[in-house]
Amino acid sequence: MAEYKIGSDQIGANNDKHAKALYADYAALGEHLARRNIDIEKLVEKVSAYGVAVPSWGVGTGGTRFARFPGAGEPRDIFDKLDDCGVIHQLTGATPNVSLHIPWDKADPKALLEKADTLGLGFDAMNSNTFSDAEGQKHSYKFGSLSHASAATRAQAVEHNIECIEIGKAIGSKALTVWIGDGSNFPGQTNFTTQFERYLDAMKDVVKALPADWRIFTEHKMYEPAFYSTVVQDWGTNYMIAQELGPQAYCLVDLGHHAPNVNIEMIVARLIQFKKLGGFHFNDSKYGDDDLDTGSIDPFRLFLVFNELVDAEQRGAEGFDPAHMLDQSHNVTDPIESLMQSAMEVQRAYAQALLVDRGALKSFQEDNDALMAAQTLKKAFRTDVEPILAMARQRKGAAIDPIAAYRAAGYRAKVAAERPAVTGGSGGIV
Ligand SMILES: [Mn+2]
Repeated sequence: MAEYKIGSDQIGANNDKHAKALYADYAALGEHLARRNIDIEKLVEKVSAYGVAVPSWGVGTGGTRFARFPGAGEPRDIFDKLDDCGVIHQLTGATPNVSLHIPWDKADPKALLEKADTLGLGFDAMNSNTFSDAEGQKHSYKFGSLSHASAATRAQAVEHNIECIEIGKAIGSKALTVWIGDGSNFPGQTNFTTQFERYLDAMKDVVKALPADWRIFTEHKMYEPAFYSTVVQDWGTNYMIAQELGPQAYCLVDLGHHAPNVNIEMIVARLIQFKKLGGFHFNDSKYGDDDLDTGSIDPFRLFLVFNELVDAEQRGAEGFDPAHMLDQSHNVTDPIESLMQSAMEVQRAYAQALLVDRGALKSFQEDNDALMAAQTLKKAFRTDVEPILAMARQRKGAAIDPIAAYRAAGYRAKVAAERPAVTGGSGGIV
């Protein structure tokens, strides 16, 4: 298989074009932050150490239930996907891990490890799929999986999740994310209580198969593909699940899986407080589960989520260790470009949240000075931290301007020559 890694000389040549401007901007920002008693070098260190996992399914073009419009050079299998993920990490230095989806990414674990190793990648949480039928599968998930009325279908779904754990063990993963499409489309179609009991019983069987050093993340979603009710519809139900399943079970927050205008940052704070925040699927939305690029619609909300995360990190909140993953669908952009941009948006929100003067914020809160408390957050959010992110990238040998470097390298055209055009295929967005 051909390797299409972008040469470090190509990245270097691109960085040379941007270096002078970066140093000037970095010096100016450093001076500005010093006046706020903030050491810019410490921020670069923090941002450098930060990583967000890329979803294997994100490097293919997504789609909607209306259509899918594949792009050129779509990855054909998990090894092509890993190549693309390698480029994202090479240029941004921000995405060291990949999250796999089974059965889409099923392959020999040894070959997966070898491939990841050559690209400098590792593996994050495993994802099971019981929301669609795999080829040759005995029982259909049309009417549910872990909560299905038939015990045989539930057992099959449990077995699949255990298989995901087994594959994960072989490639160094330490977590399983479970999202199910189970629910109902009509009032009366299912009994809410019975269905939830079945789900909990099945999940208890999955938890029994978890290695001691693993975590299991359950992901809530308000609607779709079930449009009247879903079994794991919101964070309240998700929290109940995590409580029922015990100490290895945590809640995963997918930003798009809430009703519009829901206060997600507050949900995050609650889950941190009760030690059940497992991780994130970052994306953005305007109306529903739009799976738009992270930070593309409401970067302030993303910042407010990170404000809670940094608050927890700095006060040393007990049991606080959330997994950070992207989960979005790319319909009109090159997925590699969208994922690079999104990884940088997540880093940006993190850097901005690190700028919040938490001592001042606490004083304003205690004095009931609402205006200044809000301004303390706004001051951090308004600061353009791009030179910090770019410097972190440059020092790692990544690109000062990843999109420009990617386009200059002609990666998409090169892989398109090797990978034949595909039609249809799985969008796979959860
Ligand atoms: Mn998700």
